[in-house]
Amino acid sequence: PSPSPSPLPPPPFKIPPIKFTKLFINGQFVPSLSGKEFETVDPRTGEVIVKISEGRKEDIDVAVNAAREAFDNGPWPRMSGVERARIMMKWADLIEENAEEVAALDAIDAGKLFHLVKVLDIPAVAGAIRYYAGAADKIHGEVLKASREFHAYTLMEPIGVVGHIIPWNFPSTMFAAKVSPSLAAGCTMVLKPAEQTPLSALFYAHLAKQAGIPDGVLNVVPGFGPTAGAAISSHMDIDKVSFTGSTDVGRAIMHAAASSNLKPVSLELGGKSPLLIFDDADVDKAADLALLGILFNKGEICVASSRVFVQEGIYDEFEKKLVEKAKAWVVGDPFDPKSQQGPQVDKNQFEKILSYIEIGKQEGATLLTGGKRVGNKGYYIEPTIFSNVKEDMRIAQDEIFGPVLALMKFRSIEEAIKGANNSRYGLAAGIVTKNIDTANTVSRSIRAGIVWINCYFAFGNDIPYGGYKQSGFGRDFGLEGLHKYLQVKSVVTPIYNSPW
Ligand code: TXE
Repeated sequence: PSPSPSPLPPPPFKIPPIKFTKLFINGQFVPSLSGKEFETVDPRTGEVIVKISEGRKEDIDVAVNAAREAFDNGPWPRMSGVERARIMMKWADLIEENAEEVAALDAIDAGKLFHLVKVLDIPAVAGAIRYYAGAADKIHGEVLKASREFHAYTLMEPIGVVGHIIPWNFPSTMFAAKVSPSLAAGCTMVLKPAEQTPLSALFYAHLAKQAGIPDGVLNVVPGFGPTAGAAISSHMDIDKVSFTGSTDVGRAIMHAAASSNLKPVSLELGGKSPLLIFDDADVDKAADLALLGILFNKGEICVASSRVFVQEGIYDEFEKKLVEKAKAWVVGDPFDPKSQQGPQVDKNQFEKILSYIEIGKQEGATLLTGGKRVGNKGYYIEPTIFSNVKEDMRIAQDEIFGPVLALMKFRSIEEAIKGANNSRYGLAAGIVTKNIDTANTVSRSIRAGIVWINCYFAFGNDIPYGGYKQSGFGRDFGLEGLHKYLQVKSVVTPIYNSPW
């Protein structure tokens, strides 16, 4: 099979009209104060989908005021966990009922595969909301001691007004990962979706209102990073910022937080995740896993297995199979159920990936397959595999965030571990082996926030997820993902000899 010569034509799916294009502040859709708008673009064609109100600093201020009022005086932080959970469960039901429409929004805005978003991302959104709703009435501190002097206990209080800044690669999942635990904690919030993908977040906000989430609790302000995003990270009245995006912007957010009100931040940043395949692996299955690891969501996923290390005994066979499979991979319109890979999110990302492919060639890596755009319209790129990659090459060190895989060979387990850890990032890693000792040794030796053994992309609402090293800190999902929106207050009472 040869690579698809051009993207498949779109099937007769009717994309629903876009209903929400304004800022969602204090329970209302409102235009931006400046009246400015920006265009959101369909990566299948490069054409404008619709104009969106552009939030800036002054709009963030209004949204923060609404969130502050809702936190200081509104019902959400004061209602019982059971009641918050009831409303959140209703929201999750409404999201599921609208799965097709919201999946279409992510497909058209981000170039994501419609059929996968419908069965993976949207159910995951509802699942995350339900998971954290289930925790909302189980948030409690502990009794510390009953000594002669003191009785003491802790309260777990919501951290306050949260600013969420999210990226474009998983507009729905990222929205849920941030919003659902902070809602369960009793926080109020302002969320800025990525400028490339504002559509689904506005739709979720509309459904949140229908479900009964009180006005001011969840505000969604689309806009750009240096204006709206920076206004969030430097805001004096935001109590915490939760961010997913590039390492450089993560650094800027930490600076802004430090030089404003010292708000705590959590950062989920870039990655260059290794997948280690040992000689005893089933070569065919391992090649499938490696391919999925780099091509899922067109490589626009922070845990992509962009560095694949294969042991020498199976290397040649593995390489042959991997290339065959990559050539058979179907790149095409995200609304076509036969497509396995849609377009990259935008022109910037498309050009960044193509430029890294040139860098790889110049660095002396061998281009085994791919390397070019697909078709002449939209932002489609061929699955691309480089071999003879050296660990210090830029294509082995930098996050490309596209369908570009760097293949490397290793001899011993020690060499594999050293190679895997030779990265400034530490988000995820994968191991393929039948040997439990190898799996245990490697999983404990790799500095990464999640290690997948004989699987990849195994996510769960109860599985914490986040980075070591320059991949950031703080965890999304699991109870860790809830605790970062809570703070501990100790309450102490004297028992004997009270001075009062
Ligand atoms: O990310 P940005 P970009 C990586 C990936 C990608 C690269 C660039 O390698 O190729 O980053 O993507 C907001 N203050 N990841 O430029 O800029 C921005 O508006 C506050 C990995 O799109 O980090 C958006 O909402 N906010 C990543 C969000 O940050 C700012 C996912 C992410 O955009 C800001 C995305 C500022 N000064 C990209 N500047 C992952 N970890 O999954 C921008 N933003």
